[in-house]
Amino acid sequence: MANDTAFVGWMSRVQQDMEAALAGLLPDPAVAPQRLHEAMRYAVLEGGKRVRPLLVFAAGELVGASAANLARVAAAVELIHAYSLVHDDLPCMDDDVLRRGKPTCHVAYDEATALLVGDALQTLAFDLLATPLAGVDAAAQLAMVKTLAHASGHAGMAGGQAIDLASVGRELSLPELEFMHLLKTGALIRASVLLGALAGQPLSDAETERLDHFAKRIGLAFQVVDDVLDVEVDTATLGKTAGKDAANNKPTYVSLMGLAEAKQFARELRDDAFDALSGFGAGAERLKALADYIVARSF
Ligand code: GRG
Repeated sequence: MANDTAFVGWMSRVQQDMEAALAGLLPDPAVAPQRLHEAMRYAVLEGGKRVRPLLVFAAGELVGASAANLARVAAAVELIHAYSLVHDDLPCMDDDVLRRGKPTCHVAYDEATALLVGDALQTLAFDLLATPLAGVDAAAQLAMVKTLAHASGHAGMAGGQAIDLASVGRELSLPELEFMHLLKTGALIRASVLLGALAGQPLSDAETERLDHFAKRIGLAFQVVDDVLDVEVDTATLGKTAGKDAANNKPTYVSLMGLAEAKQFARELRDDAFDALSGFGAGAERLKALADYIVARSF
């Protein structure tokens, strides 16, 4: 399903459209403050798989949302993601020097600029989401703002990051690890699906609940797959078998479950996510293909 030619073509179209949309929405590097604007563009453009925008678009298709509205909503989510990566790479957090194959933002610019880049990307995301979307009522847009704020803050990504930082060198149980990832990476993945769905024809409460279940399972699967790939890339390129996080003394799905079990767990999460979409018919095919794409990366 994930290798289907039509799906691959759709993915690359959305990725290209997102690049153009983001380039148009980010501030002009020729306008002051030039260095901040340039660094914001550096952190966002030309890189990344755009998984979250793809989820926004796939969920938006389910409810007949317009491409123009979805591009703006997807850009808002991607800017939050980009901000989190810039801050995550800072010396006071993961202290990474490479991201997406190029120097991290604070290495290419400086720490103070990287801090401001994250702040400015976050506020730009909410600016985009608070600007009226054609044909979307104000209550739905307010719900989008609230959903993204909740997913990004203390009860979502920032809270997950705090738990992650506190977990270094500690034993975490599987439920504790799951809670951390549901917040740290899962919340924004989940928000991507919910925001796409809010941009079109309203779903019933029962449909929203099923879509939400799909989104939570896929958010967790994304992290399990990330842990698997971390180990497999290390083993293939460096001959190490721990993976970066485990080597940094951070618990991972692979360190707690084992490699084969983690892969199996990712497949189970995908299957559970598929089941949640069973009542949606053909409109959910794209979401299913994306779920398959996310998990198939670990095969
Ligand atoms: C600093 C508030 C704050 C939060 C940071 C999401 C996060 C929390 C940190 C990211 C660190 C990380 C590498 C997590 C592992 C999973 C993950 C989110 C990877 C990066 O996402 P991808 O694979 O990246 O979608 P691309 O580059 O494709 O956009």
